[in-house]
Amino acid sequence: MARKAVLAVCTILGAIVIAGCSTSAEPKIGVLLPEKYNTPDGMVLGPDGNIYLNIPNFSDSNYPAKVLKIDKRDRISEVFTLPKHPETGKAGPLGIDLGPEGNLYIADNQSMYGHNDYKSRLLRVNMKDGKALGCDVLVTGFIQANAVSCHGDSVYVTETSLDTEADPMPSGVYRFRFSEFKGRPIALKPDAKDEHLFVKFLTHSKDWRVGANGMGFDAEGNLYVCNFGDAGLFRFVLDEKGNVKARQLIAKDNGMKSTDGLKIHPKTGDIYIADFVGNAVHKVCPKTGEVTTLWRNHDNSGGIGGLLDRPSEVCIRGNKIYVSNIDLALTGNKYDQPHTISVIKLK
Ligand SMILES: [Ca+2]
Ligand SMILES: [Ca+2]
Repeated sequence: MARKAVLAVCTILGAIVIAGCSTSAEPKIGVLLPEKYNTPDGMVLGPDGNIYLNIPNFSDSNYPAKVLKIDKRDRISEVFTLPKHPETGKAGPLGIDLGPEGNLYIADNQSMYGHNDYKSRLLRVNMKDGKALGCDVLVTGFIQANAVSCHGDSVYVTETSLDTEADPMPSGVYRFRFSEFKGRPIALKPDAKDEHLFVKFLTHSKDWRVGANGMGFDAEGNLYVCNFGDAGLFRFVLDEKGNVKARQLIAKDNGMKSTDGLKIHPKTGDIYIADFVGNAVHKVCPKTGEVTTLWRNHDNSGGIGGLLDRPSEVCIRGNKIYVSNIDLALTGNKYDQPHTISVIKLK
């Protein structure tokens, strides 16, 4: 009898502990990054269960840009050192996705080094059995290549500005068929005149002149794209040929100050968004557009203890949301230690 009573007490205590844990979305440090990996950004979950993470090292580019792997126990290891741009001497890997053949498609954003003169590129890191064999330049001539999504027979790349002088500022998404990548890199025509430009929209914000950013496809094949400066989220409904048949602004503001990287939950379809300006992570319901803020903290946390420090990207693995704290030294933020990937546990 006594033993049964003890078991019952333990069960009740266990239930209380579980209930207590599940109510808090407070981010913790998932990965503490050393100085040589000072600026984390794009992430993608691989079929092998590892998260592939881009490290552009913008804040201290004396360290080369890398692709890292975060294994199932949150340990990091190096996958690849990205080649330097032949003219700028830097690599700026932001968005990353896995192609159907297992290679990594990566946006090399040169605008973060002050180059808004068509220097950004799309790269492919060729993989075999989890090892990188080398890197090919697939497309040249972006102004601000950002997110990358592989879907069907194509790879999509957000172009965060199609004209850095224009107000309102145009930005958009380019689409390339995998079958086009043979021989020399595709050189985009300037001034938004290239036929690969797939969708285009405007950003009206005066504070953050940052356009098309995070991107992803849902299970039905709809394309979601963030409009960073206007804190908006678009859905593009595609027809059976892959052409856009409808454009819907499904969420805007509602507690969001910016919309940076996004991922779509494979089971629920909910859209998780990193809010760089707001130091927050939000969930958007694709049916209603309702925005739920999972976590927000004050600016200048430094990232201590896993608090957010200019989050730019999210990645979903199991019941965890991994958050890259890019920690760029822009308005209201100081680049500081620690450099972290935060983790928010979902209920
Ligand atoms: Ca920091
Ligand atoms: Ca900071």
